[in-house]
Amino acid sequence: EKQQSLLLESAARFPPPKGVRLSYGTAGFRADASLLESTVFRVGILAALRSLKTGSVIGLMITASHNKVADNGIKVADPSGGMLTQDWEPFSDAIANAPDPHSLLQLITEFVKKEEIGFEGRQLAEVLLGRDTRPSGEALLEAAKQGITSIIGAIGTDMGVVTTPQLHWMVRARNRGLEASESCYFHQLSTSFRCLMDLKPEEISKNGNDATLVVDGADGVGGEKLEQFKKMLTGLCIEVRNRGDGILNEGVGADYVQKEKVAPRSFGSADAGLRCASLDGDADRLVYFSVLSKKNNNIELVDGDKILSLFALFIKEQLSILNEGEGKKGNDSYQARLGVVQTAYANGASTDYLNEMGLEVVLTPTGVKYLHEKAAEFDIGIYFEANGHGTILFSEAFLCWLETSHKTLLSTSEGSAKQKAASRLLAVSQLINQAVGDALSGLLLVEVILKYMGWSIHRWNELYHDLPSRQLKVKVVDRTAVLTANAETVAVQPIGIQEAINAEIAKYPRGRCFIRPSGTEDVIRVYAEATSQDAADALASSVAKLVD
Ligand code: 16G
Ligand code: ZN
Repeated sequence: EKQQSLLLESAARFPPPKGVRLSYGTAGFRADASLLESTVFRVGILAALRSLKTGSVIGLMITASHNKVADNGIKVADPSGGMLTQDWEPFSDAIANAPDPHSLLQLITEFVKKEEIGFEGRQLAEVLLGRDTRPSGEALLEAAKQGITSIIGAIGTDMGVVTTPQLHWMVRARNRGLEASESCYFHQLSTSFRCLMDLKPEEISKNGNDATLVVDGADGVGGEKLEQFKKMLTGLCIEVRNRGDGILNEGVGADYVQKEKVAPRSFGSADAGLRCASLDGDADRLVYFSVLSKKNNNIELVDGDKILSLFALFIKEQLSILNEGEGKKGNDSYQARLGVVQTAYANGASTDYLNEMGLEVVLTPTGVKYLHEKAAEFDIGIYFEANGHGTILFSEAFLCWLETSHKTLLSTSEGSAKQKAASRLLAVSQLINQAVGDALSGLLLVEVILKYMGWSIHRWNELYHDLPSRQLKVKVVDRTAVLTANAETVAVQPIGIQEAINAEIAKYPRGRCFIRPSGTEDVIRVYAEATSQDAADALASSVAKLVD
């Protein structure tokens, strides 16, 4: 009773915008910030319910990532620190679009019953809230808080301005009984980074790449945090540009650099040859690049696929050191299953390279929730989208084995190659964010591996040569008319379209092309790759015409 009137009363303060239909999409709600108050309020309710249901801390992040500054959005972090369980997405769509407080209350009542959520108001539900640097963030955070507190017994804890991965990390930490502050996050990352730096081969430490890393902060939260964090990092020199003086995501950031293949604002030919990296607006994506000397603004792009390849190479090497000579005995050894997960956007050359390394490569549809879920099936699962979102997941079973054998190695053969390999893998599992892709932790791992290998960014980029590719988007009336299968590599609807695409592909050697409905915009996306840029462009535009 009391609960019902509280919900009705607070919902009345946040009427939904008229004539707009919002959808949870691939990674949460996203729209012009002015349309979002009621949605954010309602997602606050959902988060409180999710916390009651799971008996764990839940996270709410207010961000629109790489989208323009006038946009905003909200996403939910589940108890593990990962994305909201997909079972709850239909409910989130339904409540976001409920026309009035009464229909909202009805949806909630039905859902609470169906999910058997204890509603006595005695339990304590807690939601951690974070936001990026967008000016609309503060008011939206307040709306989310009001949503949370309209469930009796639920509280919202404001973590302030944080990166998306920081918030996910904090949720995961809290649910493991650890302290979830920014300083703990920085401490864990810097400690494991230091440990990895100390474990690099001695002969390499002298001729490694010691030049400054120059980072494009996308004028968002990531640049701000890195500027703060870099003081805690010894052995790595970082210069952060685009720290928030310019407009967020405008001509800057990982999405821009990866899609346009040009240098971001404040980078130019004077930076030719330097090792540079770019974060996106909420610092969950990372790409590297190097400005080419002659033509201004042209870059050598080192994307998520290549970060994945570098990580895979390093992990595989550590695993084989660890398993040396253990093959036949099989007593203490553990055949860790190492797998890599990509999407259809992964450059064909990267997939070939990973296959040649003898790795198991799995494709999933676009969206972190799909890649993450797949990667979690391995002992060590590395996932990356070409756009720079990815991380490395370690299974509990493997970590447990690794910790035990590391202890044994320390007592029997301290300083041995095996002991060091075990230390390195343990440090990687601490450094790399286990909850979600994290540009800051990813950047530190890249840096430490480059130092370990003694590689420059160019040497790294030479791992394989990307096939030229082209991405186009086609505005359509109804993007749901396109249905895909096999991790978005085949269009099964409209009927006949795949045959027409195949006919185009057949015209180009090594041609590859697919279409998919965007999960974040009203468009159909077209991706094409071939052996020359002209061919990739031509293939993409002929397939775009088929869609139009
Ligand atoms: C979201 C996804 C990203 C994906 C992108 C595709 C998360 C956290 N983010 O930003 O992984 O690459 O959508 O957008 O899942 P699209 O469907 O518009 O192409
Ligand atoms: Zn992002």
